[in-house]
Amino acid sequence: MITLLDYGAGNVRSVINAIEHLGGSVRVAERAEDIASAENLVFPGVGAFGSMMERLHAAGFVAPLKAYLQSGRPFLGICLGMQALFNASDESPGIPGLGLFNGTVRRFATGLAVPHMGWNNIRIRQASPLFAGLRGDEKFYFVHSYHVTADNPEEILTTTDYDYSFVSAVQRGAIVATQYHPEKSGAAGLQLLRNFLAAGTAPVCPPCPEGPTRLAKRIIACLDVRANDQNDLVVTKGDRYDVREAGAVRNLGQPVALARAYYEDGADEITFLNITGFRDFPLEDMPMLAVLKETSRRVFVPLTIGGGIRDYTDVHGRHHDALAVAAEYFRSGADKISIGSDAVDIAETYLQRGRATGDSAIEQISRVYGSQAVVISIDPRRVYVATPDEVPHHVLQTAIPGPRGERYCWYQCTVKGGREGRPIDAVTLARVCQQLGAGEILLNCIDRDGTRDGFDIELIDAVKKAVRIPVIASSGAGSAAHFLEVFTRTGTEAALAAGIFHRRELSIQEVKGFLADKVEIRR
Ligand code: 1PR
Repeated sequence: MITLLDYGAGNVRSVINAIEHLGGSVRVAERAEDIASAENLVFPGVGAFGSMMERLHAAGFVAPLKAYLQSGRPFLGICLGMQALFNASDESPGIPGLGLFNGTVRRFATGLAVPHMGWNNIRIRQASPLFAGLRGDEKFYFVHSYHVTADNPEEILTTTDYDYSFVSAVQRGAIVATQYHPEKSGAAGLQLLRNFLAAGTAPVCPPCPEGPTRLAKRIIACLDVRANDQNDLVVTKGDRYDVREAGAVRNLGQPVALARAYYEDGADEITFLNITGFRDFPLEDMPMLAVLKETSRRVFVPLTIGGGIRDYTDVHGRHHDALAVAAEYFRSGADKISIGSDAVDIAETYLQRGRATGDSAIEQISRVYGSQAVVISIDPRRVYVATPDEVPHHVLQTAIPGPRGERYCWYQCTVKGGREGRPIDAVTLARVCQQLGAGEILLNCIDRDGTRDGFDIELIDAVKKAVRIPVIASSGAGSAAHFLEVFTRTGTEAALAAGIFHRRELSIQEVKGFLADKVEIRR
């Protein structure tokens, strides 16, 4: 029986699912006594350091947690649950941590994208029961903007490189804590968790690859989901966002089965887009939540869900805010939520007022769940202009001339699945959303969607250069060479595709096989 410390801020469902998948049973600690009586405690922290400590204090968890940590019983801290063990964090100055390990939590000081998000290796510095059955060259899933600095080198279990070397796990006796997420790290992560659950495994120290560890470029499978005309929830796929063929919604398969198949084929993440979320309120669209719950029981890589994250008043006059919708998605197993149409409204309001309101969905959700959990999905369309000063937008010089030979274009943001254009460009939207606390950009392109013509390199390069958060290139993948092109011609951290995978024209393993000796990927 594993006791799981939940202070109510995030996706603990993924950890529960992974432990249950391995045959363990989980009791969620609701009272201080549950911590005191625990035999084996897992602490999957999420969100911001300060609000985590406040919530731990408010729940009366701090004293029993400290007592537990002194008791010699097994403990696994994950991500913020590792940072909590240190003295303090730059993220929340003046708020003490649990102080079990001496050291501070620092923000990444790098010119690379922050958060450090994706699959990276670990360099094992000492033997641990956690590593039984691992080869040593596996990649694990990280998502964090802060990392610990540990004063005592003997307690450093692993390090990882992201521009520079940082401590990615610590160990003291039966206490271990990892910055990476074993519950989201596929087979390698499950093995690590299995070792933790099987207390008493002998310590091992697998050999590690030479040289610095490297963050992999991510390959993401995207499932656009909606109800078809028979009211079954199906995976569909549009051509330039038109998902109907001969009048009917294309049906390319079942969401849970396809997600599981892509996980087994090596997808680094799965994204679900509830594409009619702008008109069907998600909390009344229970099948989508059921899909998410079912998928998160069977898929152990990060899950993102988008569609319908906005304030809403239901038919009974009850008001639901975007934070409540996101909370329901997180409770159902999402690791990240993605906001589309509402992000455009939010950015327009920001630009009109010249300041943040503090209560937008982006700000609220990132405050509670952390910026790494907030993705902005942009649906832009290319608009040609004859001269750069014709519009008050971010205009690019293009190598693909327009119908009248135009040499310039801008990318107009749209809402409601491309149905409505707005007077804001994709570069500005990305910048504003980053400013408001978004942690990642999912950059679609209506002109390329479903075409197999390749990613829109000009768009992706312009947005990537404008922000410091990771960018996912999306729309237009038609071959493995298109993935190589987007990774070599832009700084994008991830590439997403739908149609080629759904139609089985190319498997994820084939894409990765092609990329393997050219860019860093997870095998
Ligand atoms: O506006 O917050 O409710 O979110 C709705 C979400 O649904 C947005 O993220 C929006 O991108 C998405 N969406 C809405 N309508 C459609 C549609 O297709 N009619 N899908 C839609 C967007 C784009 C990608 C697609 C890539 C790769 N689909 O998700 O998977 O273009 O496709 P490809 O590899 O086949 O080219 P809100």
